Amino acid sequence: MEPISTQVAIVGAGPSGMILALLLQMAGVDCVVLERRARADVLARIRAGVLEPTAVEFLRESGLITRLDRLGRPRNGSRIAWQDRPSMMIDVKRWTGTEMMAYGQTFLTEDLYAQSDVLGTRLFEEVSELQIAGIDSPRPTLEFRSPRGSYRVTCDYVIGCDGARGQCVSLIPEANRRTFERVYPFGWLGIMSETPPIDDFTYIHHADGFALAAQRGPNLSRYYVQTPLDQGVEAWSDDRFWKTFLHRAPKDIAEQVVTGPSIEKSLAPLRSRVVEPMRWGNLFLAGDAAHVVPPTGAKGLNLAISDVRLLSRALLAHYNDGTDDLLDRYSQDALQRVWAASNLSWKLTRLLHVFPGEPSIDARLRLCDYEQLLESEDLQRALARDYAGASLA
Ligand code: RFL
Ligand code: PHB
Repeated sequence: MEPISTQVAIVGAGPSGMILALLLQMAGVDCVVLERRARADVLARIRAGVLEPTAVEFLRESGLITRLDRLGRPRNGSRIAWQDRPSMMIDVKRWTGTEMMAYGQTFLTEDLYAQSDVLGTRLFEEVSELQIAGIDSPRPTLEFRSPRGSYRVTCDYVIGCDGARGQCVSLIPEANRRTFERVYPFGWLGIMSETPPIDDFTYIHHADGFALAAQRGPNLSRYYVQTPLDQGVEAWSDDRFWKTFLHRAPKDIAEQVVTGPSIEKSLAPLRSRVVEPMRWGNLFLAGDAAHVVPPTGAKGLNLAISDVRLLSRALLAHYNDGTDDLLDRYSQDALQRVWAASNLSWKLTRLLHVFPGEPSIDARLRLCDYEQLLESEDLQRALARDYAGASLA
């Protein structure tokens, strides 16, 4: 087993792991990154599409995302459309003076991997049999195999960026870990199509369920419909998908949609989960490894980015200035944003979806919520600030 000594070992090379690794490396902190999957699999993930203003500013300043201003599409906000009611804008520009950015997670991951090739990041891909020990000790260890051989890494800190199904979270002893969770009884079926998108990201509510029109580029659109979980992707022909989407969309939206064959189709079950604390001994969790939100508020990737923003600052303060206050406060600081984003994601999910088997009163209460939103500029402002992540920026 080949020994490697480093300062920081990062588990997971999704957005949170890679952004953190590159920031540390550029600041002269030694790190290694372990990724279970092959690079082609990580780069093929589609997932998120909207960045908050704070995330955009941070990524721009970091210089890591070279194509952000070329491929990114600034957006004033997103629209809510409602069956038989006027639509409304979640007007981030108006209420916060800032803009959202449509930038696919796939582009972001490509940028990060390209940058890691330039910088020569020590990235071990297709790792297996990972065993992590000693997170309570000053030098934790990680043993694993990769196609290049078997390794034993010793480090100061282990950072769990290993996503929603990762193993790092279970290193926090059960007696000291609290998990808060809600599993939703539906999912989002998403397709990508090489067709021009409609103008606005549009969240649609219909008595039959939710739908969303999203976008990745001038000729690349992403659409979703709320679906039951008892049918897989195979039950959804393109024809069935488009019929469902166009039926749920109000007429003026449906008329703008250019349909076409899907080039990708996937089903994502919805859930919320928060694990507390996000630090235990010399283990820190970041991104989906610590929290999952339903995608309705577009918060998952943004939270992952805000975690690693906090964590990179804290680790640099430790290594450069010898101060640990930020590391000690990391869990508390990160969780404040996590809870705010989980709350927004829950509120939007509840507002826009139809829950199977719900009592009939719920549809009326939902409509009442929407009508109040249409009437009240105070509510619109609050929603726009939460959607932009501005309340805690
Ligand atoms: P990731 O991206 O899941 O990366 C974790 C990485 O860890 C690896 N891994 C391991 N590596 C080594 N050893 C192990 N034992 C390992 N176990 C796991 C995995 O292979 C993987 O490469 O987590 P990260 O980096 O925290 O990033 C989080 C984001 O990916 C996620 O929050 C977003 O995609 C969520 N999300 C959205 N977020 C937004 O901010 N805006 C959006 O518009 C948005 N839309 C979405 C979304 C997620 C969706 N799905 C599919 C759940 C839309 C959808 C449909
Ligand atoms: C997406 O572009 O895939 C997307 C946009 C907004 C969301 C979720 C997903 O809330």
